[in-house]
Amino acid sequence: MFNLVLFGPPGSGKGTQSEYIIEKYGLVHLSTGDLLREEKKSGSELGNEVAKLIDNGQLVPDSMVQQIVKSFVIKNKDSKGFIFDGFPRTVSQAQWLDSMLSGADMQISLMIALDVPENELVKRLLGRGATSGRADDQDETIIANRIKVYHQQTLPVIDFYKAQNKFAEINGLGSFTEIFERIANKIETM
Ligand code: B4P
Repeated sequence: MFNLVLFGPPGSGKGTQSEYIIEKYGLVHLSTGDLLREEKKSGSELGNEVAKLIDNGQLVPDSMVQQIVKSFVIKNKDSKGFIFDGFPRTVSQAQWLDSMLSGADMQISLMIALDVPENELVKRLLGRGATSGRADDQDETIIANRIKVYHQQTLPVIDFYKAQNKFAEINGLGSFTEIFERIANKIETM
């Protein structure tokens, strides 16, 4: 089983590249952003809580995300492997993921981080916000907050995987296919 953590700041191309990876390697896509947006759309009490946080560029509490991740993994446990897109986003999510996976005799194989400069992130997110209807992509202050949260809470996750020799970084600038080639190269030479 091959389990990939696709990592990077908001707008770095995690969701975009996940589609190429799924097509080539047949992995199951676990995007916590997508799962949380589905919960938000459902209009449930939990969904309303989630909406307040994601629309303002804040992280959803670890316990809430972990519950969603666990049931998704259990439902797809017979797959060839997972792409964890946007998860883990805190060191405690990373520790929890390791222990949840090891309980099921699984582990993370590799983390690939997409490196994209901040001005490009803002440009991409505002571009998507113009058509997607996503509140968190339409306001420069909220985008700046998401990037700040990334630096404060998410970036330390890199050290967690570096310590396990599972970290690889690629340049996230270029065409979709150029970036995908860099990712495939890391996967195939690991
Ligand atoms: P996500 O849905 O994960 O949002 P994201 O980081 O904006 O997405 P992504 O990085 O995948 O976007 P992409 O670059 O592909 O999270 C949203 C929110 O959910 C978070 O802020 C948080 O509140 C919550 N959340 C999610 N996971 C959580 C967790 N684990 N814990 C707590 N809270 C959590 O696409 C961006 C745009 O760039 C697109 O328009 C795309 O077309 C464009 N693009 C991509 N690659 C490009 C390229 N090479 N060149 C030009 N444009 C490109």
